[in-house]
Amino acid sequence: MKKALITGITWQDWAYLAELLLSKWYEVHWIKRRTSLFNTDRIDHLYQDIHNPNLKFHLHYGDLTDSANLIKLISDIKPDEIYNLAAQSHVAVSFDMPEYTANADWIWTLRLLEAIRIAWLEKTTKFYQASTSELFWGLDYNRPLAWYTEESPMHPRSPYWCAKLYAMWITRNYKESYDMFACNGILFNHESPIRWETFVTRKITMAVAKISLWLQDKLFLGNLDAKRDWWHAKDYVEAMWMMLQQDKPEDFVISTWESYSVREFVNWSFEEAWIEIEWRWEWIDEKWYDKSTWKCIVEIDKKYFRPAEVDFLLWDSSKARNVLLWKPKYTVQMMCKEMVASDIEKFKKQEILKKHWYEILNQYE
Ligand code: NAP
Ligand code: F7E
Repeated sequence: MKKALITGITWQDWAYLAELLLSKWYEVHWIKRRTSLFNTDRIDHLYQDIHNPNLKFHLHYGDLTDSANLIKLISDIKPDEIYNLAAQSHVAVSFDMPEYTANADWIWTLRLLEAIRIAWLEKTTKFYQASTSELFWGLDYNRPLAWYTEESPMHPRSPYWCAKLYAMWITRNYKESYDMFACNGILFNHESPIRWETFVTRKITMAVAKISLWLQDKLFLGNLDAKRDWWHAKDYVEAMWMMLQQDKPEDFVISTWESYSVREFVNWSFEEAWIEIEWRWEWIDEKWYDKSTWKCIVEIDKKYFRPAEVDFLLWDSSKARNVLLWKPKYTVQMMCKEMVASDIEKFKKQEILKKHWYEILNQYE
C-alpha cells in the first residue's frame, strides 16, 4: 500500500485528491495547520475513526512555516508521494500581502524539499509541486497558434506568480541537483462546487443562487473581459496523480485549449438559474438587469480590478495528453451547471434550517 502526504488539506484540490487516492487504496496523511476554527467541512465525509485498526486517513497537525515539524513528519511517515498544495493562492490578496505570499508560496516549497533531503528520502519520495498557468502572460508568438507550452518564456504578473515561479524553479533545481523525483504541474484555473468563495466562478455561482432565491440583491464584480481556461478540479487532480506515476519526473501543462471570459461565465450562471438578463452601458460602466423585474443585479466595482492583470492565456497541453494520456471528462458548461445547482441547493437548505430554528425559538418566547 502506497503512502501519500498532502499539504493544504482544507480546500478544494485536497478534498478531490484525497478521494482519488483513497479510492486507489493509498494510506493518506494530511497536514492541517492549527486554526481557531476546525474548517474541515470539505473533507468531513472522508473522516475515519482514529481507533479503527485499518485507518487509511491520518491527520497530523503541521505548518509549512515550521521546518522542524516538517522534518519530523516526513521522517516518521516516510511517504512514497508528497503533493504540495498548501499556498496563499489568491492573486488579488498577494498584492495586499506580498511578503506573506512569498513565504507561503516560495519558502514553504524549499522547506519541504529540504525536509525530504534531511530525512534521507530524496531517492524514494516523489514530490509534486502545484505550479500555476499564470506564470505566463499574453501569447507566445514564437509558437504556432501562439499557444504556451512547458518551454515558453515566463512573465509573472503578481506577487503570487513571482513566488510560484521561484517554487517551480527550486523544484526543478532539486530534481537536477539531487536526482530527486520532483515535478511541477502547471495547472490552469480549476473550479468546483467546493471552490473557495472568493474566486470569481464561485463568487458568481453563489451570488446567482442567492439572487434567484431573493437572498441577495446585487453582485459586484471587477474585470469582466479577463479570459480563463476554467475546468473541473476533479479532472485536474487526476493529472496530478498521473504525473507521479511516471518513470521519470517531468513538468506538464494541464489545460483544455478553451478560454472564456468572466462575462460569459456570468451569462451561463444566470441561464442555469432561469434568470434572463440584459446589460446596458450607463455612463462609463455597464450594468446588468433582471428582465423580469428590471432590477439592476450586476454592477462593476473598481475595487476588484488588479494593479496588473493577466487578461488572456492559451495553453497547449499536448504533452500531458500524449504522455500521461490525460483527458478531461467535464466541459466548462457542465461544471458551471453543477456549481449553480449545488449553491441553490445549499442556500435552500440553509433557509429551511433557519426557518426551523425560528419556529423552535418561537415556541419558547
Ligand atoms: P486553496 O483553496 O487556496 O487552499 C490552500 C490550502 O493551503 C488550504 O488548505 C490552507 O489551509 C493551506 N495552508 C495555507 N497556509 C498553510 C500553512 N501555513 N500550513 C499548512 N497549510 C496551509 O488552494 P486550491 O485552489 O485548492 O489550490 C491548491 C494548490 O494549487 C495551491 O498551491 C494553488 O496555488 C495551486 N493552483 C490552484 C489553481 C486553481 O485554479 N485552483 C490553479 C493553479 C495552481 P487553511 O484552510 O488553514 O487556510
Ligand atoms: O480571477 C477576474 C480577475 O481570482 C479570475 C487561482 O486559483 O487561478 C486562480 O487565479 C479572473 C481575474 O482567479 C472578480 O481579475 C473579475 O482576471 O478567480 P480568480 P485567478 O486570479 O485567475 C490561477 C491559475 C491560480 O494559480 C490561482 O491560485 O476574474 N475578476 N471580477 C474577479 N476575480 C475575483 N476573485 N473577484 C471578482 O470580483
